[in-house]
Amino acid sequence: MKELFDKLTQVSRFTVLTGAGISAESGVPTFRGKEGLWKKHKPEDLATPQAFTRNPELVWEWYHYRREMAEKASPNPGHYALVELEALLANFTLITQNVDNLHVRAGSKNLLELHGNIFRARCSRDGMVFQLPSTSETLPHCPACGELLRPDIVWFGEALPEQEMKRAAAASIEADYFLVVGTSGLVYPAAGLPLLAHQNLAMIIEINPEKTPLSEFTVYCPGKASEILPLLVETVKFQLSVS
Ligand code: BJW
Repeated sequence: MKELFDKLTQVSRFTVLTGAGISAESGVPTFRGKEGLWKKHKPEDLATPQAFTRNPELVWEWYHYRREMAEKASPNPGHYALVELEALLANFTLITQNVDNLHVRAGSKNLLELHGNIFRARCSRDGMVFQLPSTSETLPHCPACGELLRPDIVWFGEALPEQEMKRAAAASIEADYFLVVGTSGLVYPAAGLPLLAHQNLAMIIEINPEKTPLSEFTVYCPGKASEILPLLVETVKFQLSVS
């Protein structure tokens, strides 16, 4: 790993994209793969605007269940390693597809949540955003106008939040180093960000026990995020001490 960072300095621009795999060791299930959520549940029944219009009770039930799971989980050494990395570098951006809030709870600061956050809801009428209490009514309604609230999550077929996506694209284009952690690289537009960084000559490092379509152009490091990320941070610390 040492050679990967031999040009790194304190002002190098470092961007990280995380997916469900980084939270797997916290006990939050991933989406795809053998034990993935999409093996037992159909995304078209639960994670599309059409599903919510058809059956808001079912969709809310699913998100209440997932929120409880996320609340019981704790950040793992992979999440904390990224907090440490941010503290070491002047230009650090963390982009996550995860909605589980574990990066926030670990203490990451410059964080872009591309797919929303399961602890927030928004008004179906005007988009006003609210924090969701841990015990929420089955079908929550907007405290301001009484309209049905929906989870503040980006479902299939929906646009990603514009400002976050713009900042994520800029951080990918400007990156000297781009780290891809725990994502299958199948869901767009997030999966396009590492390619954007690659086209702009960043060094792309991927941490995942399984290869992905992105591995064609990444430096692939096989293994678990909670084991490899702390080692990567130690290597970065060493390089910064000699640069
Ligand atoms: C470990 C590990 C360990 C395990 N350590 N690693 C181009 C082609 C085809 C389709 C499309 C396209 N462009 C867009 C689309 C449509 C669609 C899409 O991408 N579909 C593909 C699936 C085919 N995209 C969209 O619909 C997006 N919107 C959009 O494009 O809008 C256009 C538009 C523009 C303007 C106006 C209107 C519309 C939105 C996508 C939203 C995705 N939402 C979800 C669900 C959120 C709801 C919820 O959470 O309930 O987000 S889908 C789901 O997948 C979730 C995740 O964030 C996302 C990514 O999954 P992730 O994180 O990669 O997880 P997994 O499970 O796939 O992979 C885990 C990985 O971890 C594995 O590789 C493991 O090996 C690894 N791992 N243990 C490290 N310990």
